[in-house]
Amino acid sequence: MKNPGNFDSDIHATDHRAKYEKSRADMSLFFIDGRDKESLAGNWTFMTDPYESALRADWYREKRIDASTGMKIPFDFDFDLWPRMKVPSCWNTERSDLFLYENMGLYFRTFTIERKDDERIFLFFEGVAYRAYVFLNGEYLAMHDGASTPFSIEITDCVRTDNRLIVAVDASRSDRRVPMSNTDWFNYGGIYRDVYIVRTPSTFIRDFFLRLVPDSGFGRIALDVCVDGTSRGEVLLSIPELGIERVVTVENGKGYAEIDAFPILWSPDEPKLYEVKLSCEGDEIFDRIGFREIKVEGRRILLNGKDIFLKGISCHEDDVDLGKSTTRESILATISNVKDGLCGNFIRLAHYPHTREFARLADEKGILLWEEIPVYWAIAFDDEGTYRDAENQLAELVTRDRNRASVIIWSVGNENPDTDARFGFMSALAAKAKALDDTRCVSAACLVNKEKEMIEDRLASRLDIIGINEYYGWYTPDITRLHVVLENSNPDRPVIITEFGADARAGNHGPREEMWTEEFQAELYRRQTAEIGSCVFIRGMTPWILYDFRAVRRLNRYQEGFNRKGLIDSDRKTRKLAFRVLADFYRNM
Ligand code: GCB
Repeated sequence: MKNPGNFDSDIHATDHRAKYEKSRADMSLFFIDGRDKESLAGNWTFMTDPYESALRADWYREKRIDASTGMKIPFDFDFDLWPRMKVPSCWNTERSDLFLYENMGLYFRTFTIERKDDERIFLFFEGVAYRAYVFLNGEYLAMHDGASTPFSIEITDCVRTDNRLIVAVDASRSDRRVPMSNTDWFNYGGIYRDVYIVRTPSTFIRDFFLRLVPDSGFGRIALDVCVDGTSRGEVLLSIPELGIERVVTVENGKGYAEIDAFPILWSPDEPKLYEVKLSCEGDEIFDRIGFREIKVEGRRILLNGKDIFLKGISCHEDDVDLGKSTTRESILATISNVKDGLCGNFIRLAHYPHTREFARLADEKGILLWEEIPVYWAIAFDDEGTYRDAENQLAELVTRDRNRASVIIWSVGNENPDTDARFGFMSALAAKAKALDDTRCVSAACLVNKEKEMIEDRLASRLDIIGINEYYGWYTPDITRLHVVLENSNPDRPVIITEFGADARAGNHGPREEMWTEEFQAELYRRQTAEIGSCVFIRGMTPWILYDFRAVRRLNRYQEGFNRKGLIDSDRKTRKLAFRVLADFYRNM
């Protein structure tokens, strides 16, 4: 547009977001465990900015003086003086006046850095919901989309001794995002996972993937390694307990090696992990890694060559007090509720990537995981930008967790309509997951074809395992139809019942025919497990859900803003009657 002479971009521009979209955070640094890092957790300052003035008027430049005249000019921000906000946290649970706030929030803090020569410095964010725009010392750095996966930004060239960091966080819902605007969970906003300053040498190991080679008779491991800062070089892999010391040649930043080795195989019964060290020039990283094989043969799921039934439960990250922020203790309690309480071996982490620490602790404790990206319900399957966002979230999740033995399934979505656009979109995601990691199974939670009363979904042909959500006895009241559906179906691959369930308010008792009571829910679990347990092609289940969770669309007198299908109340302690029913079923399998 030609400037009419009085055009003021601060107030007249309608594309104020566009100028930021060119620079996006990438996966320049992905491996951070065991690295030299400083946490930026603590008190930041914070202000809501629903009109997005910071983006419109480039507040990050913090202009208070006119450059040409040296005169003071008015400004609308006061980053240093704004109220405090804890990082990490969700603003919704931190401040009651922000409980339903879903727009832009501005975060600010200062930090100091003692620079060492030749060192590279990165900002690393574990999770910011949903979009983050990052600014440092008066410069715009990059943005990132996706509420649940990490990102990093190199700041080597713009970091100083004293630094001013601004992060504009946009938590608005939109039909072009992943997930779209309609979800059955609460839209928490903010910098709700850790933020770090990470230092690396000038040449460093960006990422690696170490695993058992599929179909190698459990006798070979493979390493892919990616190095930044040099195109040629060597990486040394050592796994002392296996007697491995191997030099891997790096060409064009990448190295690959296969090594004969017979590790003790990782399993829920024996979650054996090996200390692993990788070094390259001045860089050294450490990890603890388990080796195991997961595959599908016909309608069977094989863990380390043996048939396994996945005795699971679904779980959201939602916590009444912390929102989507979580703690090590709460993850450990969840694992114990499943492993010890339910006698289970599997958790479906729904419907988005949970915090990195979950899979780490699952590796340690021995529980299998399903990890998922929020391709949920009716997202914009015909939109290219939406696809790029979904694929990026998938790549970030897989890259983050593909060294975790506990993770056995990547899920590319949940309950999506079987349209052509969705078929193309999700087939491409399934192919991408395989390209990034050919050692795990790909799945998605699909729906029953209700007209034909059978399991039929075109996406199934692109999946290793078919996930099925069915609510017979609840949304489809006649539970006897489940039997008919299973009789009518003849899938050529294993099925996991990824959801069934019924809402029950903890402490609400009555006859088992009465909806919303614990008795009704327990009876539904009895009937569902009887049906599922006698079906040959069902090789696992993750009923909906372990804990009650916040859901804004749930507004009747029993729900009061919560989905009450949990086997445990939202206090994460009070077990309902159905908990026992599922535990008995799993124990006696
Ligand atoms: C579903 C969805 C899940 C919901 C659940 C319910 O099918 O996958 O996100 O929360 O049903 O309770 O309706």
